[in-house]
Amino acid sequence: MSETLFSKIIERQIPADIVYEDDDCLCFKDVNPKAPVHYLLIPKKPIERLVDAKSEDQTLLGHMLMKASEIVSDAGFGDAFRLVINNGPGAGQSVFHLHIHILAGRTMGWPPG
Ligand code: DGP
Repeated sequence: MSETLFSKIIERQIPADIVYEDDDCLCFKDVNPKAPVHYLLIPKKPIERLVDAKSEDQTLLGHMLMKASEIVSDAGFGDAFRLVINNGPGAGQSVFHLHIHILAGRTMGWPPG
């Protein structure tokens, strides 16, 4: 997998407003927020898209879901938040390092655009 903006954030080659980090994942504020709370949670392992995850990544993906819930709850929005994964350009993915958008702090419309 080629280097992406997000691998550079993991390596601290470009700055980001980091809100959480552990051995397996990193969470930082989206540079172009679509809600008062808009974080990106990424695995440190370079997985391009959700569809590229392997069965060996099951624990990592479960860990990330649990962490997303914990992070947004710690931010005070545990009762109303949305998680989004854009998989592929047709779904709006622009950075090819798997990421979970964590959105909160405003009313969420449905269906999403
Ligand atoms: P997606 O379109 O699902 O691939 O989302 C990519 C998100 O990444 C988009 O909401 C903007 C954000 N983003 C792009 N470049 C940077 C960056 O350099 N820093 C940060 N913090 N966010 C970025």
